[in-house]
Amino acid sequence: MATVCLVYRAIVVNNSLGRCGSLLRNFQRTTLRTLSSDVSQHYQEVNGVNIHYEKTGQGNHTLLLLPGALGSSQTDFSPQLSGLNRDKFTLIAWDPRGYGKSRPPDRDFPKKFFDRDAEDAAQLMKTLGYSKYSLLGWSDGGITALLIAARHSSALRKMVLWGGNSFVAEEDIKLYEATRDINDWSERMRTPMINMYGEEYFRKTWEAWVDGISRYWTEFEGDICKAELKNIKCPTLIVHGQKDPLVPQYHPDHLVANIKGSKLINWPDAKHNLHLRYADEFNKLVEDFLSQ
Ligand code: TYC
Repeated sequence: MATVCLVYRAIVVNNSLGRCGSLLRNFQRTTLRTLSSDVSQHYQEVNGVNIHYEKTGQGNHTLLLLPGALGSSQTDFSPQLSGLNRDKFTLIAWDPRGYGKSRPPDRDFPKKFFDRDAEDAAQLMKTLGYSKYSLLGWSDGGITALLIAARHSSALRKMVLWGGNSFVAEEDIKLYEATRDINDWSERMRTPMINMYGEEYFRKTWEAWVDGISRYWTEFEGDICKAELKNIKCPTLIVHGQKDPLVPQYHPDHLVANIKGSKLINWPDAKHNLHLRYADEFNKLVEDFLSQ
């Protein structure tokens, strides 16, 4: 286990570029996205549901990208699909059932719903013919990644997680409740979700998510996959934005202490969406780790 505190030179440089720098970066990113027309959309039947995923790249190293709660390839991973090296990697970004374009069915949250997402994702990869791959999991997608890594370890090469957790504590319940009413969300976080789902579906499904994840606390002593962390064998990188208002530091600290050989990078200025806010730096970090 190793903890690394990282101060990005790239971030300092970008900040010193000021407004010009940010215009340039936006231009570069927009250009990359425009050029990324080789991202293809697919459906695959998995466990009785039509699962939507996006695919790009033709590299030997296959990556499965797992989005956060109510997230999708489109809302959560555009800068990764356009920015990660497509000669080295084949990228698969999935929409879990009931999220994004994997609808119908409407999303529900049965007991231990992360187990079902993990089995859907592992089955998707198997059905598509990928027997060995790496995982990039954000937030709830990080939880799903932990479960896949613990239960299907022979299929895994490496894993990168950020904004995820293996248990729910009382403090987390308070944080979930603070997000329950989508009117309290910032415009920037709410708008992509309303564009994807319409306000009514988004509102009711987010409330159902808060109830669903809180049930881990009320019915399972907060345990999502704590006991299973010891079964994770693949090299694991955990990244944590230290200004993340949603995920307290005790979560990445617990993960790095309990996943053998894992490494934690604490990112001082970053928040929950560090892969979107600092996409270039994040993508480089991921590529370096996966290429080691
Ligand atoms: N886990 C959520 C996701 O997948 C994010 C989140 C974390 C929301 C903690 C609220 O209190 C919270 N995007």
